[in-house]
Amino acid sequence: MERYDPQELELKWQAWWEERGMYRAGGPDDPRPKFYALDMFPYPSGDLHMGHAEAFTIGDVIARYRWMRGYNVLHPIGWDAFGLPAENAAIQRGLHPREWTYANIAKQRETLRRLGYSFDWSRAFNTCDPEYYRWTQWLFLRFHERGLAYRKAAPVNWCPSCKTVLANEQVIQGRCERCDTPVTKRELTQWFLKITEYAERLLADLDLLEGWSEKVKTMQRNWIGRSEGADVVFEVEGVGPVTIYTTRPDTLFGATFFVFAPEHPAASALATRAGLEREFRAFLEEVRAETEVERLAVARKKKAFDLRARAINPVNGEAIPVFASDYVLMEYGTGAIMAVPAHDQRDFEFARENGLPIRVVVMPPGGGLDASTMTQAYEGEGTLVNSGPYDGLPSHEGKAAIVRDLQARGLASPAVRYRLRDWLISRQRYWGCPIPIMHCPRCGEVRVPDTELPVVLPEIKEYLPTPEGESPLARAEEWVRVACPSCGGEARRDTDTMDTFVDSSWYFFRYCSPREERPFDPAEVARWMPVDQYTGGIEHAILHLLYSRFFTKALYDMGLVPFTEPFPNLLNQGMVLYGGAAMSKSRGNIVEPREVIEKYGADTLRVTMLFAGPVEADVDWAAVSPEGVKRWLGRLWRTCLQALPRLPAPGTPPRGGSSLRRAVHRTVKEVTEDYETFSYNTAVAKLMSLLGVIQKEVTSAEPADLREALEFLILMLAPMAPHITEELWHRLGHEGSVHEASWPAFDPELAREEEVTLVVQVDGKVRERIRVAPTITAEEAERLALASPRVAQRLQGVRIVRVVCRPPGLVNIVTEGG
Ligand code: ANZ
Ligand code: ZN
Repeated sequence: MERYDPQELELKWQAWWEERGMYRAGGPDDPRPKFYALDMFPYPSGDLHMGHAEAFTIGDVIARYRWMRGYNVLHPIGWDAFGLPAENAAIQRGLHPREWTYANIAKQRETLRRLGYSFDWSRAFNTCDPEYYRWTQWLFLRFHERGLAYRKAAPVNWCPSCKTVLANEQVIQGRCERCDTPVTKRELTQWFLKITEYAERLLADLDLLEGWSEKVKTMQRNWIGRSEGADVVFEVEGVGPVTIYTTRPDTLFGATFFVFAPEHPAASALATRAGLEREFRAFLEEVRAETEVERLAVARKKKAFDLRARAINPVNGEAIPVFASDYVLMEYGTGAIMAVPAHDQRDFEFARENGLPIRVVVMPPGGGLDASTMTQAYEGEGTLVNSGPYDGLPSHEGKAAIVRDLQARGLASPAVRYRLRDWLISRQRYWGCPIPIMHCPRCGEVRVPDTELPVVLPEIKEYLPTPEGESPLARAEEWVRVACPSCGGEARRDTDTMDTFVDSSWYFFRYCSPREERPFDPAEVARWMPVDQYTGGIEHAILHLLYSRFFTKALYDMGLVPFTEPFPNLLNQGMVLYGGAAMSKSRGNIVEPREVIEKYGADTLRVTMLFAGPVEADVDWAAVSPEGVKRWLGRLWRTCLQALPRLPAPGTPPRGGSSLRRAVHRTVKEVTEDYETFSYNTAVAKLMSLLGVIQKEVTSAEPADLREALEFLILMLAPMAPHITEELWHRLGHEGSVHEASWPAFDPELAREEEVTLVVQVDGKVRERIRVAPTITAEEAERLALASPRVAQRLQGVRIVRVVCRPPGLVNIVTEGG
C-alpha cells in the first residue's frame, strides 16, 4: 500500500491552494456573514519560533472552521517590522536594519506558507513599509491636532557610561544591557499620547468585553489603577499650601509626618532654604538611579532626607516634620503625601527607620491595637479613635465627614486618580516611524502637511544613538533642515521615531483595506470590524491591547470608526516550553518549527500542538509526541485507502441507525461543541477514538455508512490537518477543496446518547424512575436520586443509613428504622 508521505503531498496542496487564491476574503457583495479572524502579527527577529507556530495554528483552525461554517472569513497576516533588534543586529553585522528585517520577513513568510496557514496573502504588509508608516504619521497628526499628542520633559533611562538613552527593553534589572552600568534617569523632552484622557472609558468598557478572560481584564484594571480619595491642602512652612492625595482621609488625625517626592520642586526649594543644596543634589542623583518598582517596594530601606520644615495638618493644626523620600513618586497623585504610619505599611517602615511617632486612629473590629507594640501597619477599616470630634465613627463615615468639613473650609475635595500615565512614544532611535513634526524658531511645532507624507526615514551610516541623547536621525543634516510650511523660514524636522506599539495599535484597521490611499476605507472597516476573534500571547495582555483600545476610542471620537472596542473576543494561548523552561539559546533547548516540519510534516506539527492540552495552557514540547501523532495520521491514511475499493460513489446516502453511524453523529455533535469552545485537545482525542471505531468496521460496515464515517472524520480534521485531509478528500472522489466543503451536520436522533432507566428505591420500594446515560457513575446516580423531589419527600425527617448504588439501573436508599 502507498505510504503516507507528508512532505510531498503538503507541498502539492499548498501550491494548489495558492493557485486557486483560496483564502482571499470576499468582497462587499459576498452574501455570507463575515468573520474577522485576527492573529497578533509577528515581529521578524529571525525565523518563526514554536510559539508562533502554536499561535498561528490555533488562529488557522479558527479561520478554517469558520470558512466551513459558511462565513466569509478575513484572515490576514503582516509584520510588526520596526524596532530595536533590527538596529542592534545592524550595528553588530554592519547591515542596514532594513536588509536584516526584510530577510527575516522572507524567512518567516516561507515558514508560514510551509505550515499551510490560510492567510489572505494579498493583504500582507509590513509596518516599516513607507506605504504603511505614511498612515501611522497621518494618524499621529490627527492626534496632534486634537491635543492628544504633545511634548514635555520627562525622565528617560540614561546610561552614564555609554552616555546614551536606553529604551526600557535595554534596561536589564536596572543595568545597561551593553555595559552593565547602573542606569539612571535624565530629563529629556519627549512625545506623549494622552491616553490618560481615556482612562475612565478604558476601564468602564472592560465590562463590555465578554469574550475576554477575567485574568486579562483584571490585569488591565490594575494597570489603569483607579482609586478614589481626596485632595487635602497642608500649609508647608517656607512653601505655602501644598496639596496631597490620600485614599484614606479618615486617617488624617494619624498623620505624624509629611513626605515629598524627591523630584517635587518644593523639596529642592526647602533643601536650599535649609542650606542643604549640595546634599540634596547627591540624594536626588541616588534616587534617580532607582526603578519605580524598587521605589514602591515594601520591606526595604527607604531613602530619607530631612527637609527641616514643618507642615500644618488642616484637621487639628498640628505641626509635623517634612521629609523627601524615594517611596513617594512624582508621577502619581500630587507627588506629596501625608504619612500615617499606623495605617500605611510604607509609612510605618519609614517611621520605624527614622524614629518618628506612630498614632493609631483606626481601631480594628477586635480592638487592642497599640502603637508601641504593633509590628506592621493596620490598613483595614474600623472605628475612628484619637480623632477629636470624629471618634466613634466607622472609618467610611469618618472619611466622608472629614472631607465634608475640610471642603467647607476650602481645604479638601473628593478626587479620583489613575495609575495610568500618558504614553511616552518617542524613541531616540533610527529604525522606527519618523515623527511628522517640524520645529520652527518662529512658529514652534509645525505639522508636516498631509500631502507631504510620508516623512521617509533618511539613509544614515551610523545607527548608534548619539552621546547627547539625541536620535541618530539628527545626523542626517540635509534631511533635518526644512523650510517651514507656514512662514517659509528655516525649520528642523523632529528627529525622534515612534514606539513600535504605535505601529501595532492600528494594523488591524489597515488589513480591512490594505492598499488604500488613506489609513483605511471606513466602509471596509465597518464591514469587517470589530474583529470576531483575536488570538495571541498573554504577554500582550496589557500594553498592546490597551493601546489598541485607546486608538479605537480616539478614532471613534474622530468619527473614523463606528465602534469603541476593536476586539470583543480574545483568546490567549499558552507558551511553548521545553523541559519545563522557556526555549532559549542560552539553555540550548530550542526546537524550531522547520526541524519539526522536515521530520514529520506540517500536519503533524499542527495536530501535536493542538493535542498537547487546553489552548490556554503551556505546551511542553519535551512532553509531546509528534511520532505518535504522525503514526495516527498514517493510520487514518491506511484506513481510507483500505476502505476505498468498498466505497459507493460520493453522495450515496447512508441510511438507518447502525452503531457506526451513531458513533459518527455523536462525535460530530461533540467535536462541533469543542470547536466552538476552542477545546481542540479533546476534539483530537474524540477523532482518534472515532478512527478506532471505523477501523474495526472497515471491512464489515455498510459501504454507504463507511463513506459517511470517513468523510465526516476528514471534514472534522480538516481545519487542524489541512493537507492530509485535502489529499484523502480528493481520493474519496471529490473535485473541490475539502476546505470549501461544509462542516458536517449531525442527525440529532442518531447523536442522542442512548438512555436507560434508573430505578430509585427507598427502603426497597420504588419511588422514582429517571432516564440516564448508560455510562452514569455511582456518584452521579446517587446525586440524581437524592435530588428528585419525590424521593426527597420520602426522606423528610428520617435519617439515611446507607445508599446502595448499582449504576446505571438502581439506587436504593436505606433509612433508619425503614
Ligand atoms: C494617607 C494614607 C493613610 C494612605 C493610610 C494610605 C493608607 P492608591 O490606593 O494606589 O491610589 N500615595 C499618594 N500619592 C503617592 C505618591 N506620589 N507616591 C507614593 N505613594 C503615594 O494609593 C493612594 C495612597 O498612596 C495614598 O493614600 C497615599 O497614602 C499614597 F492609612 O494617604 B495614603
Ligand atoms: Zn515657521
